[in-house]
Amino acid sequence: MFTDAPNFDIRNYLRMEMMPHFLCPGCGHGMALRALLWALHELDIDKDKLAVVSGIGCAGRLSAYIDANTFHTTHGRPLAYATGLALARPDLHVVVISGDGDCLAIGGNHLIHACRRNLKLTCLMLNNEIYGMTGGQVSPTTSETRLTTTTPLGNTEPNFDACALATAAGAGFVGREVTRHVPKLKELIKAGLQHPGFAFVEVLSDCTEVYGRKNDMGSSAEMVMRQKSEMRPSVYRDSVDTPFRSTDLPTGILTRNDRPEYGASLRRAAALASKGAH
Ligand SMILES: Cc1ncc(C[n+]2csc(CCOP(=O)(O)OP(=O)(O)O)c2C)c(N)n1
Ligand code: SF4
Ligand SMILES: [Mg+2]
Repeated sequence: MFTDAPNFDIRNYLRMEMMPHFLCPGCGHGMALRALLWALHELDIDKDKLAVVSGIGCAGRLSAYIDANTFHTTHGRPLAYATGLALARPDLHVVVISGDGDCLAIGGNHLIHACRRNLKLTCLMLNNEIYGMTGGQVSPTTSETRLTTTTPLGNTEPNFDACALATAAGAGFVGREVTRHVPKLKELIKAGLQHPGFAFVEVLSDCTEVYGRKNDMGSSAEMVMRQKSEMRPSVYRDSVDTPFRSTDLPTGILTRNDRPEYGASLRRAAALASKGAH
């Protein structure tokens, strides 16, 4: 038990029979899992009213460890499964856990449409800038110049700013935090869970074993310290006439609005239809 959370015993929220977990030592995804479970604890969310849906990858694997209703789905598709679940069971808290590859590469189309619909569910995208599980291929969030197994000369593609993308696509709530600040991340996840629409939370996580080694980023402790001192850059340009420039990524709540929630709109339309209004 940590002193910052005297009433929170993470073991009450984990399937202890699944231990030891498969994460590499120092993997940031473990800190993200702790922040999520802590947020659920502080909001006093009944485990029977919680459904965690995940895709495939090291991030996707986390649902297996959570003692709730969990659904480990196919690569890139957790938002599609979660959409059906949240529509059928609006009484549930539906949380999606997805990696940057899962959510933005193969699953990118599902993400933008989930943002556009604004259905009430919470999507945590664990961004370690790499396909960790499959040995370290480049992802849509890999920073430029970084080495991966598929960019042996250094990545030359500009990366996505996932939060800007989610905001532009219409998500009602968008935020970003680093795993280094677990209490801050917990607060951000809590705010997302309480939002009455689609909440997208980007978690800047570290793949120590694959990305860290490949890019000579030092120990897992050094990687996590680096999160504070040098935020990972995203690529922007001010206008089509100016060159690309790197900027720090902002953290915290970046977007919050009260756009109509999709499930409620759909139920309202169905109720009107059943009264013969159409
Ligand atoms: C349809 C399909 N394509 C490819 C794969 C192989 N695959 C499994 S996980 C993964 C990438 C995972 O990367 P990410 O989502 O960033 O998660 P991480 O492991 O980094 O947490 C890929 C390509 C798959 N399982 N299914
Ligand atoms: S391969 Fe990377 S992302 Fe996967 S468990 Fe190991 S450190 Fe974490
Ligand atoms: Mg990844």
